[in-house]
Amino acid sequence: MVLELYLDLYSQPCRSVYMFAKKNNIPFELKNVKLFEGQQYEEDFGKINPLRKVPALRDEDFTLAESIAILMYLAEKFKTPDHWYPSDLKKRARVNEYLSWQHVAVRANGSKVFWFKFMIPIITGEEVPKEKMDFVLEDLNMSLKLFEEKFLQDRPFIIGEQISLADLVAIVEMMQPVAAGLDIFEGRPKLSAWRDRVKEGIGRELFDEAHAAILKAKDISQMLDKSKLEFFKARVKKMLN
Ligand SMILES: N[C@@H](CCC(=O)N[C@@H](CS)C(=O)NCC(=O)O)C(=O)O
Repeated sequence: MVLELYLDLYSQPCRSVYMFAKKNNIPFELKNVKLFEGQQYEEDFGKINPLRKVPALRDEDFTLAESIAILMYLAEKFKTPDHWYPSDLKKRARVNEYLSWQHVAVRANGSKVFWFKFMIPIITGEEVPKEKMDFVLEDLNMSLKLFEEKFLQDRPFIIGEQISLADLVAIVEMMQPVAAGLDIFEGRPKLSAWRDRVKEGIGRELFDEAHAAILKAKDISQMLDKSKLEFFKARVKKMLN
């Protein structure tokens, strides 16, 4: 049985898993879980990932949640080129350091900007108040500053000369606010140059393919079935409090 990946490419962590598998010629069957249709709450998906999140993986009778765990599993099982998840102790520790930090920084704040600028207005029919928006933008700016100053410094990639899982996970998160109309790369030459190197390292065609849906999300927003987004309302309420 071929390995199954449960993904929705609107999701940042799904795009990292998708691009990693494709880039490394890992054979897999793509199982599309449409988040905007609430398919993560369907009974069958609950058996794959009781956390009700994508990405998820099934390899025979083994199931796995969490993008970082999935990326590491794929790197180790398929012995992908060493630079992705280096065997060198200190380089690997640098990758782990970024992967441990990003959840509460670039990911959390980039996602919030996506929700505030894009999802919440669709779901509620109203714009998010300016003071709340300013607050999340400030947090995102701080994360990007820390990314440049602590994680990237003057290196081509996070761990040095070569691309790793850390860069892959970083770029997908940074593309989320871009998809909501906030070009975070504008006015940040160092970050833009890094983005271009990462795109090159992944392969432009693959990068564009993985990001095609999210970068068009604004165009399809009017076509979304709002009744299917009802289950997001409780979350929106929490986010705005
Ligand atoms: N920590 C998890 C986060 C997964 C996650 O939050 N996935 C989102 C999409 S980006 C999801 O499935 N959301 C569906 C929902 O919350 O209903 C990972 O890295 O895989």
